[in-house]
Order: sequence, then structure tokens, then C-alpha cells
Amino acid sequence: MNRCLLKTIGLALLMLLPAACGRVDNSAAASGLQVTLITTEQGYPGEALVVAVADEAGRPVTDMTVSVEGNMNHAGMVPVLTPSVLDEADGAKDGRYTVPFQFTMLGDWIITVKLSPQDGETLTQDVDVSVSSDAVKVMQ
Ligand SMILES: [Cu+2]
Repeated sequence: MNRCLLKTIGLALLMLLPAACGRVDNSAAASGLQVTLITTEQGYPGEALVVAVADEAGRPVTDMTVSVEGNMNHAGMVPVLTPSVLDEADGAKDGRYTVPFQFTMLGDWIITVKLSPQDGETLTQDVDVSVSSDAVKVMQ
């Protein structure tokens, strides 16, 4: 088999994996990283969003800075921007980045997670969420 075919098969397996595992997972690969927005029980307006970052093998990635931009799925709203946070800012260097964030309206949002390695380009990943008074839910 040639290389290209192997790559194609590998990609196909990766896409099948989440379904095969049968678990709810909003992580997606951004340049070989697994980026997962962890929602809490807390609904609108909330205080923070937690972003978990892991490498391909699932090991926590702790040396990024992470910020978030929130936009609603309709026009005419001011984006919510956050400062960049370090992993250890929440007291634990564990690959989970706690980014202070408050929603400014109920409804559907697009959360753009921005990951900056110490050297290298910033990576972004969009996660769709639905915000109600008692929960923030990731849309699959
Ligand atoms: Cu709005």
C-alpha cells in the first residue's frame, strides 16, 4: 500500500472513533491536539469556561496560553473576548485551562478557542454551544 492510502485509512478510522466509543465528546483535532470545551452545570451568565488540551496520546498539554472569543450565531452582538490564561492560573497545571467568561445573552453561541504555544502559531477551534438559564450545552 502506498503512503497516501494509509493516511486516508487512518483519517477514516479517526472519524469513526468517537462514534465507536459511544461517549459524548466535543473534542476535535487541532494540529494533533485534542481540544475539549468542558461545560459545567452553571448556566447563564456563568463565570468561566474550561478548555482541556491534550496531545494525540491523551496526555495533558500544559504549556499553552488559552483565550476564548464568544460570538452569537446572529448578527449585531458585541463579541465577548477574554484575556489569555496559563494552565496553572486556576491552581492546577493539569491541561485544563479555566478562562473567565460571561455570556451576555441566552441562546446559541460559537465559542472560538485560541491556543497559543510558547513558540509557534496560534491555533483556533470553534465549538457551538447553547446557553440556557441552567446549563451551557455543547451542540454535537
Ligand atoms: Cu444575542
